[in-house]
Amino acid sequence: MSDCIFCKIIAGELPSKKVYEDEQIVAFHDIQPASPIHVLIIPKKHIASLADAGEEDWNMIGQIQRVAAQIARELEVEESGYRVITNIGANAGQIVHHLHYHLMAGARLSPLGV
Ligand code: D5M
Repeated sequence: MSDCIFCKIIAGELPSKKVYEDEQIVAFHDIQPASPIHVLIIPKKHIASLADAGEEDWNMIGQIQRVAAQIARELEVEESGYRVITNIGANAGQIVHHLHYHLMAGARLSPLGV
């Protein structure tokens, strides 16, 4: 997608502070951190949100969970705790329409809700 910010990061056309990359997945620090540690984990394939994932994507999406746990271990927040979430659509506040998982840690996070 030519106008997608995250596709541009994947293509190296926009800078990012990468913490992980493999053939299918990349992770980098969020530019507007909402917690002391705030990393985004995304597929290289452009998928607008979890609601747009196809049968062929579920294995890779499962790998995103594995990558989240690995990054949490590397950033040494496994013991203190962390959150992994994905926003889908307007009510969830999704701004960037390229599937991404927020890994948030480093402080006591506020409860989920309205
Ligand atoms: O979250 C989208 C997230 O993407 C939000 O926390 C800011 C982040 N963002 C936006 N542009 C960039 C760049 N260029 N680098 C890193 N992080 C970025 P959402 O779930 O869509 O509300």
